[in-house]
Amino acid sequence: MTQERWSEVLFGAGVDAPVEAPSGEPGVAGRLSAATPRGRHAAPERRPGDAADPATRRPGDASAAPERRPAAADASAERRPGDAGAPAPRPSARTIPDDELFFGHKACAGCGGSLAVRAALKVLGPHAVCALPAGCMSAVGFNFPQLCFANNAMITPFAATAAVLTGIEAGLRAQGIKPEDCTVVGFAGDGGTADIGLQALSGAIDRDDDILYICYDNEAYMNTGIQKSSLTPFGAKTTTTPAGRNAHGCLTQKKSLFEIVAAHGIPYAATASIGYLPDFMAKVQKAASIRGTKYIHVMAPCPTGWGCGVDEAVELAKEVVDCGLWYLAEYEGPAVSGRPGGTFSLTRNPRSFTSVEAYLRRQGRFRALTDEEVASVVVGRDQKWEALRRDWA
Ligand SMILES: Cc1ncc(C[n+]2csc(CCOP(=O)(O)OP(=O)(O)O)c2C)c(N)n1
Ligand code: SF4
Ligand SMILES: [Mg+2]
Repeated sequence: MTQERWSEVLFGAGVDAPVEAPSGEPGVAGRLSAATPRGRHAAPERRPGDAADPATRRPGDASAAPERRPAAADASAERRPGDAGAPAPRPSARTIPDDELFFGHKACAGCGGSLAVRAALKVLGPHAVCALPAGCMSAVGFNFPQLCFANNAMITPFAATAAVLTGIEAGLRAQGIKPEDCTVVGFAGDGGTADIGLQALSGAIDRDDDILYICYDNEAYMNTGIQKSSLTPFGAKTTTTPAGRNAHGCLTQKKSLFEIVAAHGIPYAATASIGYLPDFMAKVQKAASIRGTKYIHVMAPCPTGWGCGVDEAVELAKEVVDCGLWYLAEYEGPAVSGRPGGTFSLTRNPRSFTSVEAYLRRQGRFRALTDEEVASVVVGRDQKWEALRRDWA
């Protein structure tokens, strides 16, 4: 099935009509919609008359019924390799597809969030349907006529990412499009996830909707000029947590959102970092193979808000893991692990940590921190890791 046909099935004919640039050349959106997916991303071909072809369905057809999700405790929550052809190889520099599905956007140089979206879509392929709330990735990705997603993608109200994903998923299933042919994925910032979008996310997990929610965490409301969110770490300067001689930035600690999500008993949740990109992409791949709600929390530095060089975002995303202020972990809920409370595991357990102080001092946002405050961050790190190693290693 071509990209145009796919769009037609999802959203009706004409939505993806090529956009003419002033010169008469097809604009970016036109070129994107005309592209036929290549390689292992190509969609299974459907012909009119196929049992699964929504165009030939009539109300009352047994096959027209939306597919039913397995119950939460059903071990078949995990899709089996072979469901949708041969399993894709684990993402690496060798196996990563050349196809670009998020490009030409207006993100600042060195933006970690845009790298997270780009890498995730390479794994999910062109038939993933994306929803993005207000935030940097929607602001830089939807500049008509330069629509920067080769996938079907839409902007949602700030609070509604997970609710919109739920609606898209229900619409796709009602049309007979199978979960293994098309992942429904959201890309939301830390503010859009941990603050205003949390109730919608919690509701979707409670219903176990078959969606993948990716939070790209740049630790503040960047798109509106760097305000504190509940994922802003202690000591960070933002416009609402000023720092200088009399104030030392954010006074609160970063919310443990991964653990909050896991506490719902979600089938799969993971933390990741763009500094460990193959690990992130492998987690996206794993999430896409699991039925029910999935959540990935990826650390995605923002040079503009963090006060670092544009060539430092990936290094900082690695360093935050290496110094122990961020951790790479997975949670498999009861439906996947077969254990009543689910299981946590560390996917990286460093033998020793690099310097917290060096990590903090590289960034302008922590400039006002005193040596005592840096020492208190180290104490907090050590307490956290004592618990992580005890409970998850
Ligand atoms: C209901 C509502 N409140 C506020 C806004 C303004 N707004 C748009 S983007 C944004 C910041 C988003 O921050 P985050 O979710 O962390 O994403 P980032 O911009 O950092 O990528 C805000 C406050 C809005 N669009 N809708
Ligand atoms: S402000 Fe930060 S998150 Fe937003 S586009 Fe620029 S680098 Fe990316
Ligand atoms: Mg943010």
